[in-house]
Amino acid sequence: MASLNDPRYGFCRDCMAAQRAEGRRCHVCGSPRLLRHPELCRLSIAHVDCDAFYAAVEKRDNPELRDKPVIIGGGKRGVVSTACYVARIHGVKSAMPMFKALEACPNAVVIPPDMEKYVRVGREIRQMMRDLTPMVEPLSIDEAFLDLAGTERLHHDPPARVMAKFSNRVEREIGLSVSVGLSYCKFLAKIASDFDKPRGFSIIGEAEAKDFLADKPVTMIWGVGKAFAATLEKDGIRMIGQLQTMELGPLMAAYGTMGQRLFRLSRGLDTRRVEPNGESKSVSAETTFNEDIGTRDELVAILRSLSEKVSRRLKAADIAGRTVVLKLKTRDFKLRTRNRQLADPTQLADRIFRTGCSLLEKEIDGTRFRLIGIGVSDLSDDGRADPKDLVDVQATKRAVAEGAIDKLRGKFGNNAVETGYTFGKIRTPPKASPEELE
Ligand code: DCP
Ligand code: MG
Repeated sequence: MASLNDPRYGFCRDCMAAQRAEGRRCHVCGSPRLLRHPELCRLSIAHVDCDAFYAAVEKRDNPELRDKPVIIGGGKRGVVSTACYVARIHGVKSAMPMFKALEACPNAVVIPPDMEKYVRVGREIRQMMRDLTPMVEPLSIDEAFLDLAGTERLHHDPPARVMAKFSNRVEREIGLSVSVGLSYCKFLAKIASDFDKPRGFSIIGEAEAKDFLADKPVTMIWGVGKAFAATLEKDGIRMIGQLQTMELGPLMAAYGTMGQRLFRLSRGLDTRRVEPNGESKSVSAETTFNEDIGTRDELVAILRSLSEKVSRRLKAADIAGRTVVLKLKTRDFKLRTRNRQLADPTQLADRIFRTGCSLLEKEIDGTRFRLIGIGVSDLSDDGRADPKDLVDVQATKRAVAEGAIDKLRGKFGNNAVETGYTFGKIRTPPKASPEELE
Protein backbone atom coordinates (compact mmCIF):
# COMPACT_ATOMS: atom_id res chain seq x y z
CA MET A 1 0.00 0.00 0.00
CA ALA A 2 1.36 3.40 -0.94
CA SER A 3 1.95 5.88 1.85
CA LEU A 4 -0.61 8.67 1.98
CA ASN A 5 2.13 11.23 1.98
CA ASP A 6 4.35 9.81 -0.70
CA PRO A 7 4.38 12.38 -3.51
CA ARG A 8 5.19 9.71 -6.10
CA TYR A 9 1.76 8.27 -5.71
CA GLY A 10 -0.57 11.12 -4.94
CA PHE A 11 -4.24 10.65 -4.13
CA CYS A 12 -7.75 10.67 -5.52
CA ARG A 13 -9.63 13.93 -5.11
CA ASP A 14 -12.95 12.15 -4.81
CA CYS A 15 -12.36 9.29 -2.38
CA MET A 16 -8.98 10.55 -1.10
CA ALA A 17 -7.39 7.09 -1.51
CA ALA A 18 -3.64 7.00 -1.98
CA GLN A 19 -2.72 5.90 -5.49
CA ARG A 20 -0.33 3.54 -7.14
CA ALA A 21 2.36 5.04 -9.31
CA GLU A 22 0.62 3.99 -12.51
CA GLY A 23 -2.98 4.27 -13.70
CA ARG A 24 -5.05 7.21 -14.83
CA ARG A 25 -8.06 6.35 -12.72
CA CYS A 26 -8.40 5.79 -9.00
CA HIS A 27 -7.87 2.12 -8.23
CA VAL A 28 -10.56 2.35 -5.54
CA CYS A 29 -13.40 4.49 -6.93
CA GLY A 30 -12.48 4.80 -10.60
CA SER A 31 -12.43 8.61 -10.57
CA PRO A 32 -10.05 10.25 -13.05
CA ARG A 33 -9.50 13.18 -10.68
CA LEU A 34 -6.08 12.13 -9.40
CA LEU A 35 -3.49 14.49 -8.00
CA ARG A 36 0.13 13.60 -8.49
CA HIS A 37 3.05 15.95 -8.29
CA PRO A 38 6.68 15.63 -7.19
CA GLU A 39 6.26 18.54 -4.75
CA LEU A 40 2.76 17.52 -3.64
CA CYS A 41 3.59 17.40 0.05
CA ARG A 42 5.89 20.42 0.18
CA LEU A 43 3.62 23.16 -1.15
CA SER A 44 1.57 25.15 1.32
CA ILE A 45 0.25 28.36 -0.29
CA ALA A 46 -3.23 27.88 -1.69
CA HIS A 47 -5.54 30.15 -3.63
CA VAL A 48 -9.24 29.31 -3.72
CA ASP A 49 -11.70 30.85 -6.17
CA CYS A 50 -15.36 29.89 -6.48
CA ASP A 51 -16.58 28.85 -9.92
CA ALA A 52 -19.03 31.27 -11.60
CA PHE A 53 -19.83 32.44 -8.10
CA TYR A 54 -23.07 34.48 -8.33
CA ALA A 55 -24.49 32.20 -11.01
CA ALA A 56 -23.59 29.08 -9.05
CA VAL A 57 -25.41 30.41 -5.97
CA GLU A 58 -28.55 31.05 -8.05
CA LYS A 59 -28.38 27.59 -9.62
CA ARG A 60 -28.00 26.03 -6.22
CA ASP A 61 -31.11 27.84 -5.01
CA ASN A 62 -33.20 26.98 -8.05
CA PRO A 63 -32.46 23.50 -9.41
CA GLU A 64 -34.55 24.21 -12.53
CA LEU A 65 -31.71 26.41 -13.69
CA ARG A 66 -29.14 23.65 -13.46
CA ASP A 67 -28.56 22.99 -17.15
CA LYS A 68 -29.68 26.37 -18.45
CA PRO A 69 -27.44 29.25 -19.47
CA VAL A 70 -27.66 31.74 -16.60
CA ILE A 71 -26.46 35.33 -16.62
CA ILE A 72 -26.30 37.44 -13.49
CA GLY A 73 -26.53 41.11 -14.31
CA GLY A 74 -28.68 43.73 -15.87
CA GLY A 75 -30.22 46.49 -13.81
CA LYS A 76 -29.02 50.04 -14.25
CA ARG A 77 -25.45 49.11 -15.02
CA GLY A 78 -26.54 47.03 -17.97
CA VAL A 79 -23.55 44.70 -17.87
CA VAL A 80 -22.93 41.06 -17.06
CA SER A 81 -21.68 40.43 -13.53
CA THR A 82 -21.01 36.81 -14.29
CA ALA A 83 -22.28 33.97 -16.45
CA CYS A 84 -22.47 30.27 -15.69
CA TYR A 85 -20.22 27.93 -17.65
CA VAL A 86 -23.09 26.94 -19.98
CA ALA A 87 -23.56 30.61 -20.99
CA ARG A 88 -19.79 31.01 -21.32
CA ILE A 89 -19.76 28.38 -24.06
CA HIS A 90 -21.80 30.89 -26.10
CA GLY A 91 -19.21 33.59 -25.47
CA VAL A 92 -20.84 35.45 -22.58
CA LYS A 93 -18.29 37.07 -20.27
CA SER A 94 -18.17 39.25 -17.14
CA ALA A 95 -18.43 43.01 -17.82
CA MET A 96 -19.96 42.45 -21.27
CA PRO A 97 -22.89 44.78 -22.07
CA MET A 98 -26.13 42.94 -21.48
CA PHE A 99 -27.48 43.42 -25.00
CA LYS A 100 -24.35 41.81 -26.45
CA ALA A 101 -24.61 38.90 -24.03
CA LEU A 102 -28.20 38.31 -25.09
CA GLU A 103 -27.22 38.49 -28.74
CA ALA A 104 -24.65 35.76 -28.09
CA CYS A 105 -26.99 33.68 -25.94
CA PRO A 106 -30.66 34.58 -26.54
CA ASN A 107 -31.97 31.71 -24.38
CA ALA A 108 -30.12 32.82 -21.29
CA VAL A 109 -32.01 33.24 -18.03
CA VAL A 110 -31.10 36.68 -16.68
CA ILE A 111 -31.15 37.15 -12.92
CA PRO A 112 -30.45 40.45 -11.14
CA PRO A 113 -27.68 40.18 -8.54
CA ASP A 114 -28.61 39.58 -4.92
CA MET A 115 -25.49 40.90 -3.25
CA GLU A 116 -26.55 40.26 0.32
CA LYS A 117 -27.01 36.59 -0.46
CA TYR A 118 -23.61 36.34 -2.15
CA VAL A 119 -21.95 38.13 0.74
CA ARG A 120 -23.55 35.66 3.13
CA VAL A 121 -22.45 32.62 1.14
CA GLY A 122 -18.96 34.10 0.71
CA ARG A 123 -18.73 34.41 4.48
CA GLU A 124 -19.79 30.81 5.03
CA ILE A 125 -17.05 29.62 2.71
CA ARG A 126 -14.53 31.88 4.38
CA GLN A 127 -15.48 30.45 7.75
CA MET A 128 -14.69 26.98 6.40
CA MET A 129 -11.29 28.28 5.35
CA ARG A 130 -10.71 29.66 8.83
CA ASP A 131 -11.54 26.24 10.23
CA LEU A 132 -8.33 25.11 8.51
CA THR A 133 -6.02 27.97 9.46
CA PRO A 134 -6.22 31.55 10.71
CA MET A 135 -3.88 32.46 7.85
CA VAL A 136 -6.65 33.35 5.40
CA GLU A 137 -6.34 36.44 3.24
CA PRO A 138 -9.57 37.26 1.42
CA LEU A 139 -9.07 38.95 -1.95
CA SER A 140 -12.67 39.39 -2.94
CA ILE A 141 -16.10 38.01 -2.19
CA ASP A 142 -15.27 34.60 -3.70
CA GLU A 143 -11.52 34.16 -3.41
CA ALA A 144 -8.79 33.99 -0.80
CA PHE A 145 -5.25 32.90 -0.14
CA LEU A 146 -4.47 30.39 2.58
CA ASP A 147 -1.07 29.65 4.06
CA LEU A 148 -1.13 26.11 5.42
CA ALA A 149 2.54 25.88 6.37
CA GLY A 150 2.92 24.15 9.70
CA THR A 151 -0.63 22.79 9.84
CA GLU A 152 0.27 19.21 8.96
CA ARG A 153 0.45 18.06 12.58
CA LEU A 154 -2.93 19.59 13.31
CA HIS A 155 -4.66 18.09 10.29
CA HIS A 156 -2.62 14.88 10.02
CA ASP A 157 -2.51 15.64 6.33
CA PRO A 158 -0.32 17.72 4.04
CA PRO A 159 -1.86 20.94 2.63
CA ALA A 160 -2.69 19.33 -0.73
CA ARG A 161 -5.00 16.81 0.93
CA VAL A 162 -6.40 19.42 3.30
CA MET A 163 -7.37 21.57 0.33
CA ALA A 164 -8.89 18.67 -1.61
CA LYS A 165 -11.01 17.80 1.41
CA PHE A 166 -11.95 21.47 1.75
CA SER A 167 -13.20 21.67 -1.82
CA ASN A 168 -15.26 18.51 -1.30
CA ARG A 169 -16.69 19.96 1.90
CA VAL A 170 -17.75 23.18 0.14
CA GLU A 171 -19.52 21.12 -2.51
CA ARG A 172 -21.24 18.96 0.04
CA GLU A 173 -22.21 21.54 2.64
CA ILE A 174 -22.59 24.77 0.65
CA GLY A 175 -23.52 23.29 -2.72
CA LEU A 176 -20.94 25.24 -4.75
CA SER A 177 -17.75 24.26 -6.50
CA VAL A 178 -14.39 25.92 -6.09
CA SER A 179 -11.07 25.77 -7.88
CA VAL A 180 -7.83 25.47 -5.96
CA GLY A 181 -4.31 26.48 -6.88
CA LEU A 182 -1.42 25.18 -4.79
CA SER A 183 2.11 26.47 -4.97
CA TYR A 184 5.00 27.85 -2.95
CA CYS A 185 4.03 31.51 -3.47
CA LYS A 186 0.96 33.69 -3.91
CA PHE A 187 1.68 34.67 -7.49
CA LEU A 188 1.70 31.09 -8.77
CA ALA A 189 -1.05 29.82 -6.46
CA LYS A 190 -3.39 32.41 -7.97
CA ILE A 191 -2.42 31.52 -11.51
CA ALA A 192 -2.86 27.84 -10.71
CA SER A 193 -6.40 28.21 -9.36
CA ASP A 194 -7.47 29.66 -12.70
CA PHE A 195 -5.81 26.92 -14.66
CA ASP A 196 -8.35 24.17 -14.83
CA LYS A 197 -11.61 25.78 -13.78
CA PRO A 198 -14.26 24.71 -12.87
CA ARG A 199 -13.74 22.15 -10.05
CA GLY A 200 -10.03 22.47 -10.69
CA PHE A 201 -7.00 21.67 -8.59
CA SER A 202 -3.69 22.74 -10.10
CA ILE A 203 -0.24 22.55 -8.67
CA ILE A 204 2.79 24.57 -9.70
CA GLY A 205 6.01 23.48 -8.01
CA GLU A 206 9.21 25.37 -7.51
CA ALA A 207 11.21 23.24 -9.94
CA GLU A 208 8.86 23.88 -12.85
CA ALA A 209 7.94 27.52 -12.16
CA LYS A 210 10.34 29.18 -14.58
CA ASP A 211 9.54 26.86 -17.46
CA PHE A 212 5.85 27.10 -16.75
CA LEU A 213 5.97 30.90 -16.96
CA ALA A 214 8.25 31.17 -20.00
CA ASP A 215 5.55 30.80 -22.67
CA LYS A 216 2.86 32.75 -20.83
CA PRO A 217 1.92 36.34 -21.78
CA VAL A 218 3.20 39.22 -19.64
CA THR A 219 -0.40 40.04 -18.71
CA MET A 220 -0.27 37.08 -16.34
CA ILE A 221 2.02 39.11 -14.12
CA TRP A 222 0.30 40.84 -11.25
CA GLY A 223 -0.04 44.54 -12.04
CA VAL A 224 0.45 44.25 -15.79
CA GLY A 225 -2.80 45.57 -17.19
CA LYS A 226 -3.74 46.40 -20.75
CA ALA A 227 -1.97 49.77 -20.77
CA PHE A 228 1.30 48.49 -19.35
CA ALA A 229 1.20 45.43 -21.61
CA ALA A 230 0.94 47.83 -24.57
CA THR A 231 4.06 49.66 -23.36
CA LEU A 232 5.93 46.38 -23.06
CA GLU A 233 4.70 45.31 -26.47
CA LYS A 234 6.12 48.53 -27.97
CA ASP A 235 9.45 47.49 -26.48
CA GLY A 236 9.07 44.08 -28.11
CA ILE A 237 8.18 42.18 -24.93
CA ARG A 238 5.14 39.90 -25.01
CA MET A 239 6.13 36.74 -23.21
CA ILE A 240 7.33 36.22 -19.68
CA GLY A 241 10.21 34.16 -21.07
CA GLN A 242 11.65 37.33 -22.60
CA LEU A 243 11.71 38.98 -19.18
CA GLN A 244 13.56 35.96 -17.81
CA THR A 245 16.53 36.79 -20.03
CA MET A 246 16.71 40.44 -18.93
CA GLU A 247 18.77 41.74 -16.02
CA LEU A 248 17.39 43.72 -13.10
CA GLY A 249 19.28 46.95 -13.91
CA PRO A 250 17.91 47.52 -17.42
CA LEU A 251 14.40 46.50 -16.37
CA MET A 252 14.42 49.02 -13.54
CA ALA A 253 15.94 51.70 -15.75
CA ALA A 254 13.13 51.19 -18.25
CA TYR A 255 10.13 50.62 -15.95
CA GLY A 256 11.10 51.81 -12.46
CA THR A 257 9.78 49.76 -9.53
CA MET A 258 7.55 47.86 -11.94
CA GLY A 259 10.78 46.66 -13.57
CA GLN A 260 11.78 45.04 -10.32
CA ARG A 261 8.45 43.25 -10.12
CA LEU A 262 8.83 42.04 -13.71
CA PHE A 263 12.30 40.74 -12.91
CA ARG A 264 11.24 38.85 -9.82
CA LEU A 265 7.84 37.49 -10.80
CA SER A 266 9.01 36.37 -14.24
CA ARG A 267 11.44 34.08 -12.41
CA GLY A 268 8.79 32.87 -9.98
CA LEU A 269 10.30 34.85 -7.10
CA ASP A 270 7.56 36.10 -4.82
CA THR A 271 8.07 36.41 -1.07
CA ARG A 272 4.85 38.23 -0.24
CA ARG A 273 3.26 36.69 2.81
CA VAL A 274 -0.35 35.69 3.23
CA GLU A 275 -1.77 38.51 5.36
CA PRO A 276 -4.82 37.46 7.36
CA ASN A 277 -6.37 40.93 7.48
CA GLY A 278 -6.19 41.48 3.79
CA GLU A 279 -3.06 42.58 2.08
CA SER A 280 -5.21 44.68 -0.17
CA LYS A 281 -4.47 48.29 0.61
CA SER A 282 -7.89 49.62 -0.26
CA VAL A 283 -11.43 48.67 -1.12
CA SER A 284 -13.14 50.77 -3.75
CA ALA A 285 -15.82 50.88 -6.40
CA GLU A 286 -16.03 53.11 -9.42
CA THR A 287 -18.13 53.61 -12.49
CA THR A 288 -17.54 55.10 -15.91
CA PHE A 289 -20.47 56.97 -17.43
CA ASN A 290 -21.85 56.55 -20.90
CA GLU A 291 -22.03 60.34 -21.11
CA ASP A 292 -19.94 62.77 -19.09
CA ILE A 293 -21.67 64.13 -15.99
CA GLY A 294 -21.12 67.44 -14.20
CA THR A 295 -24.19 67.96 -12.03
CA ARG A 296 -24.07 67.47 -8.29
CA ASP A 297 -27.36 65.57 -8.02
CA GLU A 298 -26.40 62.94 -10.51
CA LEU A 299 -22.93 62.48 -9.05
CA VAL A 300 -24.29 62.27 -5.49
CA ALA A 301 -26.78 59.55 -6.44
CA ILE A 302 -24.04 57.48 -8.04
CA LEU A 303 -21.76 58.11 -5.09
CA ARG A 304 -24.40 56.69 -2.78
CA SER A 305 -24.68 53.38 -4.59
CA LEU A 306 -20.90 53.11 -4.92
CA SER A 307 -20.52 53.79 -1.18
CA GLU A 308 -22.99 51.00 -0.48
CA LYS A 309 -21.00 48.66 -2.68
CA VAL A 310 -17.74 49.50 -0.87
CA SER A 311 -19.47 49.07 2.48
CA ARG A 312 -20.83 45.65 1.45
CA ARG A 313 -17.37 44.50 0.49
CA LEU A 314 -15.87 45.76 3.75
CA LYS A 315 -18.57 44.03 5.77
CA ALA A 316 -18.16 40.82 3.79
CA ALA A 317 -14.42 40.79 4.49
CA ASP A 318 -14.85 41.90 8.13
CA ILE A 319 -12.57 44.88 7.58
CA ALA A 320 -12.83 48.66 7.84
CA GLY A 321 -10.94 51.60 6.38
CA ARG A 322 -9.90 54.86 7.94
CA THR A 323 -9.16 57.02 4.90
CA VAL A 324 -11.92 57.79 2.42
CA VAL A 325 -10.72 58.36 -1.13
CA LEU A 326 -12.74 60.05 -3.84
CA LYS A 327 -11.64 59.59 -7.41
CA LEU A 328 -12.83 61.58 -10.41
CA LYS A 329 -11.70 61.46 -14.00
CA THR A 330 -12.42 64.49 -16.15
CA ARG A 331 -13.61 64.20 -19.73
CA ASP A 332 -10.02 64.87 -20.88
CA PHE A 333 -8.80 61.93 -18.74
CA LYS A 334 -7.24 63.99 -15.95
CA LEU A 335 -7.40 62.15 -12.67
CA ARG A 336 -8.40 63.90 -9.44
CA THR A 337 -8.07 61.99 -6.18
CA ARG A 338 -9.07 63.55 -2.89
CA ASN A 339 -8.85 61.87 0.48
CA ARG A 340 -9.75 62.44 4.07
CA GLN A 341 -8.78 60.57 7.19
CA LEU A 342 -11.50 59.80 9.73
CA ALA A 343 -11.05 59.57 13.47
CA ASP A 344 -11.88 55.83 13.40
CA PRO A 345 -11.99 53.18 10.71
CA THR A 346 -15.41 52.71 9.16
CA GLN A 347 -17.33 50.12 7.20
CA LEU A 348 -20.57 52.10 7.08
CA ALA A 349 -21.95 53.19 3.72
CA ASP A 350 -23.39 56.28 5.35
CA ARG A 351 -20.05 57.49 6.65
CA ILE A 352 -18.20 56.74 3.44
CA PHE A 353 -20.91 58.49 1.47
CA ARG A 354 -21.00 61.64 3.60
CA THR A 355 -17.26 62.01 3.56
CA GLY A 356 -17.28 61.44 -0.20
CA CYS A 357 -19.95 64.10 -0.63
CA SER A 358 -17.96 66.72 1.24
CA LEU A 359 -14.89 65.90 -0.87
CA LEU A 360 -17.01 66.04 -4.00
CA GLU A 361 -18.45 69.44 -3.09
CA LYS A 362 -15.17 71.23 -3.87
CA GLU A 363 -14.84 69.55 -7.24
CA ILE A 364 -18.19 70.70 -8.64
CA ASP A 365 -16.94 73.60 -10.70
CA GLY A 366 -18.58 73.06 -14.05
CA THR A 367 -16.12 70.32 -15.01
CA ARG A 368 -17.71 67.30 -16.62
CA PHE A 369 -16.55 63.91 -15.44
CA ARG A 370 -16.35 60.56 -17.17
CA LEU A 371 -15.73 58.49 -14.04
CA ILE A 372 -16.39 58.62 -10.33
CA GLY A 373 -15.07 56.24 -7.70
CA ILE A 374 -15.04 56.00 -3.94
CA GLY A 375 -13.05 53.80 -1.63
CA VAL A 376 -11.35 53.44 1.70
CA SER A 377 -7.73 52.72 2.54
CA ASP A 378 -5.80 52.29 5.84
CA LEU A 379 -7.53 48.96 6.29
CA SER A 380 -7.79 47.15 9.58
CA ASP A 381 -10.03 44.49 11.04
CA ASP A 382 -13.48 45.68 12.03
CA GLY A 383 -12.95 45.45 15.80
CA ARG A 384 -12.22 49.16 16.15
CA ALA A 385 -14.59 50.36 13.45
CA ASP A 386 -17.39 52.85 13.98
CA PRO A 387 -17.42 53.26 17.76
CA LYS A 388 -20.55 54.91 19.16
CA ASP A 389 -20.17 58.51 18.19
CA LEU A 390 -20.17 60.79 21.23
CA VAL A 391 -20.01 63.98 19.21
CA ASP A 392 -22.46 63.22 16.45
CA VAL A 393 -25.56 61.56 17.87
CA GLN A 394 -27.16 61.59 14.43
CA ALA A 395 -24.29 59.50 13.06
CA THR A 396 -24.99 56.82 15.65
CA LYS A 397 -28.66 56.82 14.68
CA ARG A 398 -27.73 56.47 11.05
CA ALA A 399 -25.40 53.58 11.88
CA VAL A 400 -28.23 51.80 13.70
CA ALA A 401 -30.50 52.42 10.70
CA GLU A 402 -27.85 51.04 8.38
CA GLY A 403 -27.57 47.90 10.49
CA ALA A 404 -31.36 47.49 10.19
CA ILE A 405 -31.21 48.01 6.42
CA ASP A 406 -28.43 45.39 6.17
CA LYS A 407 -30.62 42.93 8.04
CA LEU A 408 -33.59 43.57 5.78
CA ARG A 409 -31.47 43.20 2.69
CA GLY A 410 -29.99 40.03 4.09
CA LYS A 411 -33.51 38.68 4.49
CA PHE A 412 -35.33 39.99 1.45
CA GLY A 413 -32.57 40.70 -1.05
CA ASN A 414 -30.58 43.65 -2.13
CA ASN A 415 -33.38 45.62 -3.71
CA ALA A 416 -35.65 45.41 -0.70
CA VAL A 417 -34.55 48.77 0.67
CA GLU A 418 -33.39 51.77 -1.28
CA THR A 419 -32.30 54.99 0.30
CA GLY A 420 -33.41 58.40 -0.90
CA TYR A 421 -30.15 59.03 -2.66
CA THR A 422 -30.20 55.96 -4.85
CA PHE A 423 -33.83 56.75 -5.66
CA GLY A 424 -32.64 60.19 -6.64
CA LYS A 425 -35.40 61.86 -4.65
CA ILE A 426 -33.32 63.83 -2.24
CA ARG A 427 -31.83 66.84 -3.86
CA THR A 428 -29.48 68.35 -1.30
CA PRO A 429 -26.41 66.32 -0.48
CA PRO A 430 -26.03 65.51 3.21
CA LYS A 431 -23.85 67.59 5.47
CA ALA A 432 -20.70 65.94 6.67
CA SER A 433 -20.46 65.40 10.42
CA PRO A 434 -17.85 67.51 12.30
CA GLU A 435 -15.34 64.70 12.39
CA GLU A 436 -15.64 64.14 8.68
CA LEU A 437 -14.85 67.80 8.01
CA GLU A 438 -11.50 67.50 9.75
N1 DCP B 1 -18.08 40.08 -10.73
C1 DCP B 1 -18.75 41.22 -11.17
N2 DCP B 1 -18.25 41.95 -12.22
C2 DCP B 1 -17.10 41.55 -12.85
C3 DCP B 1 -16.41 40.40 -12.40
C4 DCP B 1 -16.94 39.68 -11.32
O1 DCP B 1 -19.78 41.59 -10.61
N3 DCP B 1 -16.63 42.26 -13.88
C5 DCP B 1 -18.66 39.30 -9.61
C6 DCP B 1 -19.49 38.16 -10.15
C7 DCP B 1 -18.67 36.93 -9.92
C8 DCP B 1 -17.85 37.30 -8.70
O2 DCP B 1 -17.66 38.72 -8.79
O3 DCP B 1 -19.47 35.78 -9.71
C9 DCP B 1 -16.51 36.59 -8.63
O4 DCP B 1 -15.68 36.99 -9.73
P1 DCP B 1 -14.76 35.99 -10.51
O5 DCP B 1 -13.86 36.79 -11.35
O6 DCP B 1 -14.14 35.00 -9.56
O7 DCP B 1 -15.76 35.23 -11.50
P2 DCP B 1 -16.69 33.99 -11.26
O8 DCP B 1 -16.56 33.43 -9.89
O9 DCP B 1 -18.09 34.36 -11.64
O10 DCP B 1 -16.19 32.96 -12.35
P3 DCP B 1 -14.84 32.08 -12.35
O11 DCP B 1 -15.31 30.66 -12.35
O12 DCP B 1 -14.15 32.44 -13.62
O13 DCP B 1 -14.06 32.45 -11.12
MG1 MG C 1 -14.66 33.08 -9.09
